[in-house]
Amino acid sequence: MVDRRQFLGGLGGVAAMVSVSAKAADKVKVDAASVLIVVDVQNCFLPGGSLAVKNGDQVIPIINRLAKGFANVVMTQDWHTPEHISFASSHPGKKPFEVVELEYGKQVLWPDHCVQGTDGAALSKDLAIPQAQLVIRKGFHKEVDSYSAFMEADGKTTTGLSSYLKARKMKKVFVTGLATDFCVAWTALDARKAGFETYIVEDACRGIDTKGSLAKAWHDTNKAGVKRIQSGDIAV
Ligand code: VGL
Ligand code: ZN
Repeated sequence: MVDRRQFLGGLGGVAAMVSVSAKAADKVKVDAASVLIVVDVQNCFLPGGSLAVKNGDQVIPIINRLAKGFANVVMTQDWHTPEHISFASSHPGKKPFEVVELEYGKQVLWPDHCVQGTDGAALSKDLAIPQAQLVIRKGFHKEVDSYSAFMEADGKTTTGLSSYLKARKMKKVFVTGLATDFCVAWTALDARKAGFETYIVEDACRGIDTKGSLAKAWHDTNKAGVKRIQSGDIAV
């Protein structure tokens, strides 16, 4: 192939080279202290599932590609009891997407989803991340929801993930998966709170967006210092 620099020559060629290298320098680097978190890529949240996230399946090839650049990968799995408190069906007269006040605060009510041991709760068979080291299950206490991979919705019951990541000397956390405005955002907020440099990879996520939840999620994560990036911003 013709060397592009030679071919372009002169000032134009130099300018092109400078802009290419500046772009490379701007990219976020993945290193041995970086972990990819793949949130809730489970059948219930995919097309045909009971709480399907619009275009949720589109994140899978992006996450699979991204994961090739990570030595450290943690997945999460929403893992509810039957009759879980977050299900509208557990609250007579209430419908999915209504909000109720529980002991620990406001709770959006959902269609039944991700019940322990069901096909709907299984991780997508299209995920191709054999090196993933840990699957954190969450939301398994019947009376407490857990959007975050770090902390249950009562704000005090830990999943143990922060201690695990610190024991493994992780510093940078990249969050991907479903859904942007719930489990992804809450996971990113808690990662930041725990002191990790935290990124949400926007194109590797899809949102539910109920009652302004997506805009609120971006507002809250931005305010907390979580960085919003695209998969193309990551150096592989
Ligand atoms: C989720 C609603 C209920 C999520 C989980 O994975 O974002 N959303 N349970
Ligand atoms: Zn759930």
